[in-house]
Amino acid sequence: MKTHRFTPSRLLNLAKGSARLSTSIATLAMLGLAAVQTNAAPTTEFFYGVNSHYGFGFDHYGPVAPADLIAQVKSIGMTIIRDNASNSAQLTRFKALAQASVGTGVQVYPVLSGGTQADEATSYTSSYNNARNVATNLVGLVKYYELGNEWENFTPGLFSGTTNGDKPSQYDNATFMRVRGAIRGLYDGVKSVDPNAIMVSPTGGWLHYALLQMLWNGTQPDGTSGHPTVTWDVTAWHWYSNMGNIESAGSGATNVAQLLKTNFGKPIWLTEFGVLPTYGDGTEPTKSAWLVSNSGFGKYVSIASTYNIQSVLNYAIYDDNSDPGFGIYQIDGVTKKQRWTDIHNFILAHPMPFTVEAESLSAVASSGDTYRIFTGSGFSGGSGTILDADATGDYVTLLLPSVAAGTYNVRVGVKKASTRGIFQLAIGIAGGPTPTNIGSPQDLYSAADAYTELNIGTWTPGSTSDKWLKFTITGKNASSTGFTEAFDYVRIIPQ
Ligand SMILES: [Ca+2]
Repeated sequence: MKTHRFTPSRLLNLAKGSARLSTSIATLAMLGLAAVQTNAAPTTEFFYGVNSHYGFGFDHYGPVAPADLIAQVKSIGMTIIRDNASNSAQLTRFKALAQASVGTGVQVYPVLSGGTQADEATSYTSSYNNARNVATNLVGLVKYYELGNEWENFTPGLFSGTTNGDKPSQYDNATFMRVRGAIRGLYDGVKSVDPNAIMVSPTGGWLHYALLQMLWNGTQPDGTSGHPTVTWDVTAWHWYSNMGNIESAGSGATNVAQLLKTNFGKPIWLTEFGVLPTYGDGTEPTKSAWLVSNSGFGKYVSIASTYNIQSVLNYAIYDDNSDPGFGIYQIDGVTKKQRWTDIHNFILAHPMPFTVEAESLSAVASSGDTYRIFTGSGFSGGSGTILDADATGDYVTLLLPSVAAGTYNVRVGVKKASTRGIFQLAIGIAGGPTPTNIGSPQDLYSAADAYTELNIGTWTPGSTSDKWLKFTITGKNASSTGFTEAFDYVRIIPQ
């Protein structure tokens, strides 16, 4: 379909007017315009996810209990939720949702909003204050922050909409500068509170990639260069049914996935992916079939490894009056549409590799030795966990949520050291009988500290359920001075 603008999500739209929060820390606004730095790319992968509007609280989102929303998302087989946290009301609701997600294996992350002000400097300050307030409330609860939603569609004057958005000259220079200031402010505001936050790019869509290129490269619509840059850890993009094939889009047959990969070199998340309510004959069976077809989720499963697409988030969990017809559930929040069943079955049939940071997994049992999170520059996500074991037989059991039946290769990221012991991993159904050993005992002794990934072995769960991962100390290397174990992440790869 020949279209230049795409489905307007409400994420930023409704957040307008919410950006003008406290300016009490305006003195912290930094206008030195130095290039911002990012962490290493995360290894965490949550392939299947969904958008919700819980922060807004309208329609069914108002009365629904956050734990119920989390449970619904998890029941579909999805493990990441994108939602809003801008003004104080949204932030209160978002925080409740994030708190309800703790220990469930479902990640919740906020889309930030700053809005633009009179010029780049004031836009920066406003957004900085807003993002700092959000991060102050959410630090420790979330790891990802998205630097705003569809700026090109929701910022008056930035982009005419009559062009493809693929060239800098198609954007208004002064408006771009204000947007850049706002995005820089969001980034710095989060980082001022949470230096380990993983930053998701401002989300664009369709062929509107010139906006991200200008931010990344320090260029602007007037053709000049050497301006402030914005970088990120994850490149976010939107794609809907009316846009066709992301590998061959528009009249120029642009491979947008390749372009995003080549330009920015970061993992890609499709933070909105969906079928328009008017697609085909407009009936639910037609739209549901498309969602799980080789043009829908099937497309991204098949090309995920080619372009490092780590996550695809359907839009949206419920029908609502702001964007009618997109929901997996009806507007009552409880009635499943046909797509619930089709998406659920598709996810069960197409497990994707996923990596969960050890520091995100709940310890459900242990031998009583301290099990704690600690930081380290070599850790994925900036931190890992350590079991302060001091004897053979000590153990910790971690909860790995929502694993579909299948055959998997299990890998564990660890930090070796001179004080480490030897562990045996066993996996079983959460709450079930004794877990079964996977692979051989693993010796984490190393004279010098070393971060490495262990290939533990093959695991074939016969049922879809939460799992327990039990790490038991079986001894220690003769050269080691202790029995501790340090974990970075768990990586599960379907075979
Ligand atoms: Ca980690």
